[in-house]
Amino acid sequence: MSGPVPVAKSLADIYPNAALLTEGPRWNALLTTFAQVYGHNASFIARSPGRVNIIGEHIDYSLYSVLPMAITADAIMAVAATPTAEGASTFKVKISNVESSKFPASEFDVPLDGSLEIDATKFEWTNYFKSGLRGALELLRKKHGNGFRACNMEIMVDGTVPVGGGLSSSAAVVSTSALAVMYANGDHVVDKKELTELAIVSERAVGVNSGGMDQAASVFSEQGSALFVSFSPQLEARTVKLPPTNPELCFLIAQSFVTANKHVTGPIHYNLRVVEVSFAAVYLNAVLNPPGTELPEDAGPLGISLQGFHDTYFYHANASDYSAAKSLTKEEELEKLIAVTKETLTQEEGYTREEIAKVLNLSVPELESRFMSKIPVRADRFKLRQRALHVFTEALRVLKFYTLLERPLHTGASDTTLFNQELGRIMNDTQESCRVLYENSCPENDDICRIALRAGSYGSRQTGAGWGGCSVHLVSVNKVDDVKSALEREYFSKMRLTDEQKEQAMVVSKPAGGSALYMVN
Ligand code: NG1
Ligand code: MG
Repeated sequence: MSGPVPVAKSLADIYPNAALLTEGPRWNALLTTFAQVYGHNASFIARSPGRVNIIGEHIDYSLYSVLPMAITADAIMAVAATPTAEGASTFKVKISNVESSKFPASEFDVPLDGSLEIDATKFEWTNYFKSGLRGALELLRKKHGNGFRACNMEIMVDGTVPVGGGLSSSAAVVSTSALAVMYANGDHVVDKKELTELAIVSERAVGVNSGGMDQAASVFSEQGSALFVSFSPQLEARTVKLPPTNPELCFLIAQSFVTANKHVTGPIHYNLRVVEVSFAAVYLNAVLNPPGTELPEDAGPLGISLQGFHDTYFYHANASDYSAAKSLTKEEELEKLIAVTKETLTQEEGYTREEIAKVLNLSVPELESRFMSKIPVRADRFKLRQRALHVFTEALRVLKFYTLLERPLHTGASDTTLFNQELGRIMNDTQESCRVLYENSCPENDDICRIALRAGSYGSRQTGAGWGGCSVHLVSVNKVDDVKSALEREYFSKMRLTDEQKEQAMVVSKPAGGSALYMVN
């Protein structure tokens, strides 16, 4: 399902009907503000949405498939481009935001060789633009040769994805930025896969060693469908229709208003998990695969992954087992890996550096330089058992969820209810696994999920990186009000929320479209 980023003819190509009433005026306002600030009209708008992850949490960087969907909230950028002057050694970028008090305008010169400094230690909103810009310039240079000259750009941004809310405002901005730079520089057919890969690598430049779910969801999604995204052997996205059920299902997104800042807490949260699952992969490889087996170099943040272990494990399954191993389904393979992980990684209390280094036949400094120099983390013990079990069981849940969605639904209310309950149960299991094994939930989101389930949600779970952020609830349309009022009564009413927060607290989201371009004429 690759191909070029679509050029939308109207906003109805992008947004579900209900959103058009507010999106039309918003797009017009973006163009008006552009003209006011820069004194002329923009020539095109680039757009990429935020996403909510339905299932498949913290497994994208282990290269297992995930199932997110794009939401209506997005980043839109109006752009005008002019060629750089003959003989100039830099090009100029002027970037403003419609919310100029919160996101101040900025102007900077970029050397034509694209060498642009990004200071990931400072939190500046334009860093996300810069990372998309730098990635796009690299790709343009690769395509058009070193003589490629980027043009000057004027940009006006409007983002509606709440920052730090778990809906991936970052991927929305990075993907939109990269798309805008590609198009402004004459690349009028921007390949979705190329754009996604570029956005994944670019976002790592801002300091988080993430997987590729957010960028894939942002770029590839199609209106009305969720997305099944695979990363191995290569990036691939397939749309999944949510089957028509009665009563109709929807996803309610609830904010906890606990803000998780990955850039600050990375060494003890997100980035630590990346290191832990990489340790689990090499540890399992050292114990279970034939001596000397190296894990294949792959697209995981550290160049190896649990998926890489998975593949080599079944490849090396000994001769007598091999034919049996070959005929296993993906689900059976994961079941087997869950069993061998339980037998192999027995230490509930975690593993020290010394213990891991010993099994890998490395010194502790060698271990640190291989795994912890690129991704600094702070921990004395690494919970390899729990983290690997989360990844394998979650990968299995994604496959089960996907299979259910693909299964033709028999008509009849009882079947529908059973189906909804089954989907919900899988989501609840994910929440439990995140809470207990991956330890990336937080008490507030655990509460929210309990309240929603009591009020009739089929399945409730924290979504996104966690340690705060938001949760997603599978609810039938006729239960939405019950769930909302329970959350209002038992959670939100106890907080002091601004008007803006009140508006964002609970949103029912229909799957929106992914990245798109829109020509202004
Ligand atoms: P969010 O929710 O955007 O912080 C992060 C990662 C994803 C994925 C999820 C957990 C980024 C940009 N994205 O998402 O790749 O690993 O956590 O499933 O950091
Ligand atoms: Mg993000």
